[in-house]
Formats: sequence, structure tokens, C-alpha cells
Amino acid sequence: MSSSRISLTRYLVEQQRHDQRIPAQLRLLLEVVARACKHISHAVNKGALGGVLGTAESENVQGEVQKKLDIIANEVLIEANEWGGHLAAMASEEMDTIHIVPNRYPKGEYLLMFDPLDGSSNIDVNVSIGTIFSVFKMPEGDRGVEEQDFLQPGTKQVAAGYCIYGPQTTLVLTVGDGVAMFTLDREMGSFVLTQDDVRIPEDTKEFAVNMSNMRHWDEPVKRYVDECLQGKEGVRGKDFNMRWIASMVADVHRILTRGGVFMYPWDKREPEKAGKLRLLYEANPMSWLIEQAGGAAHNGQQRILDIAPTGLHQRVSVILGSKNEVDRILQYHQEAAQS
Ligand code: AHM
Ligand code: MG
Repeated sequence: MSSSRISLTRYLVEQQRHDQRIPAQLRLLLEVVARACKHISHAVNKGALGGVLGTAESENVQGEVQKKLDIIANEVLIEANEWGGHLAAMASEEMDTIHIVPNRYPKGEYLLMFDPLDGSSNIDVNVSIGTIFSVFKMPEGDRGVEEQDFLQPGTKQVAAGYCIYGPQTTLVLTVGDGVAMFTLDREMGSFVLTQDDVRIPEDTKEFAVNMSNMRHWDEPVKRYVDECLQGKEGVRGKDFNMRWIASMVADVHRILTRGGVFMYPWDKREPEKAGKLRLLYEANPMSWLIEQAGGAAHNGQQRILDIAPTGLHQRVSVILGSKNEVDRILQYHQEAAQS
């Protein structure tokens, strides 16, 4: 597919027409999510002029203080998606329970999950943030929608992506046929295909992790980062570079663009929590994008997409990116488990 002025709409229509990869309802769903992302992008761009910066006087179900834009983005996504007839229900990092499409609207067969605004700590400092989303089908034969319906492994996703609000607004999408990137053309008001068949280099010299947590990590993660820090003089025999933006969307976007490894591993601060990031809203969609681009994603023990979720807001340890590096970190975990 040529990348000259192919709009998201045309891309989706062609996916539907030629490959039968996406049914009409899913195409509509993705168009609606993209429209909501445009709306959020405008709100983010206005910043202080729109009165949208700062903290709201509320906490989410995970006890995190919500920013005004977290709430705005959540409302935009709900309002955009509830009336179209393509969805059965939604779940969000910012809502305690699932949001079932109200009875006054027709119900569709899809389930939508999202982190409405990832990288909340970067909102007020004008650093890239984004919306992450993941789409599943309702399980077969299901009548009413229940929370249980959302607890499907990542391998069952039918679409996943994110929209990053940075110097450009870029929508990144997979429907299981590789990864495509669309840049928002603000004059035209539409997303235009700017990269198709995104591939992540298998090797990298760049890693992304919050180094301030190093003392809390498990041995295999410490070993990996230690070896990176030793550079040319160490066992790796090459110098590494570190990048950490603290917005998963921005760190993953860099990795999809030029390779690298991103980690938010389990650590000893809250040992009962499997990690910081959320399986359903963050790790699953990002892991599928990374795998679709030739990379790998696991939690140190298993492939993230194979995890059978047990709770809506479940957390997970995340190690993803360039395949050879991620495989190496997995091998360090296996060696530690055997010793
Ligand atoms: P959020 O969804 O509340 O923004 O939290 C997720 C973010 C990720 O984007 C990022 O990788 C991580 O939390 C950064 O956390 P910290 O700065 O606490 O290490
Ligand atoms: Mg997040």
C-alpha cells in the first residue's frame, strides 16, 4: 500500500474490503476512537489556555490522583463511543467498574478498554502523553455484559493502538496485520498514513527504565541494566544509551520508531503488586503492537499476551522491545530461577 495521502478511513475501508480483516462494526469503532483522540489532542494542545491543566479533586480506583485531563479524556472516549451501536461495554483505567452501553442505544459485539491519558505526570510539563486502547469481541453466546467478559488474554485482541500527543499527534494501530502509523493533518482534520509495516530492529543499544528504582529490582533486571551500564568495557562489549520519558506511549513510540527496550519491572516497594502498569489498558495493547512489529514482550516469566487476566485493574511487570534484548532478559530470568 502506498503511503501517499492514504487517510485512516481509506486504510480501514481497504482492510475491510480486501482482507476481510475488519468487519464494518470494527471499522466504525476504530473511526470513532480516532475521532475521540482528535478531540483529546485539541484539549491537550490548548493546555493552560483551555483551563485543562492541573489536578482534579479525585482519585481513581487505584488510589492515584486524577488530573483534569485524565477525566476529560475519559469522558470524551465514553461519549464518543456509547451511541454508535458498535460496542457492548467499555472499561477504563480511570473508572472503578465497566461502563455498559446504556439501554437507550443499540448494543454491538465489541468491548473497548483504554487508558484515556497515559503519562499523567507529564501533562502539566508539556511532555508527550497519549491514549492507549484495546478491543476485544464479546465472548460467544454471552447475553448480558459482565466484568468477566473483559478478562480475556491479549491474544484475543482484535485491534489495539495508541494516539500520542507530542510535537505531532500520531495514531498507531494494529488489527493483526502489522503496525501502521497515521499523523494528524490539522488543516484537513484527518489522520494520514505516514508509515506502514513498522518494524523494530532486533538489536539495540538503547534502554528505557526508571533507574531511580534500581535498588528495588529483582536480580535478573539488575544484571541486565548493570551490563548495559558497563558499556564497551563490560560483557556486552558496546556502549548503551538510556532514555526514559515516563509516558509509556512515548517510550513505546520511540521503540517502534528506532528500536530499544522498555521495562517497568516488578519491584520490592509493593511486593504484592505484580508491577506498576496495567495489563488490560497498557501492557496488552502495547505488547501486541510490539509483537506485530517484530519485537517481543514478556513479564520475565511468560509472554504478556498469554496471561489470563483475573481482574480488571490487574497490574503486570513489563519488558518489551527489540527481540534479541528482550530474549536476553528472559534468559537471565530463567537462569536465576534455575540457580
Ligand atoms: P499513568 O497511566 O497513571 O500515567 O501511569 C503510567 C505511567 C507510564 O506511562 C510510565 O511508564 C510510568 O507510569 C511512569 O511511572 P513513574 O514515573 O512512577 O516511574
Ligand atoms: Mg497509563
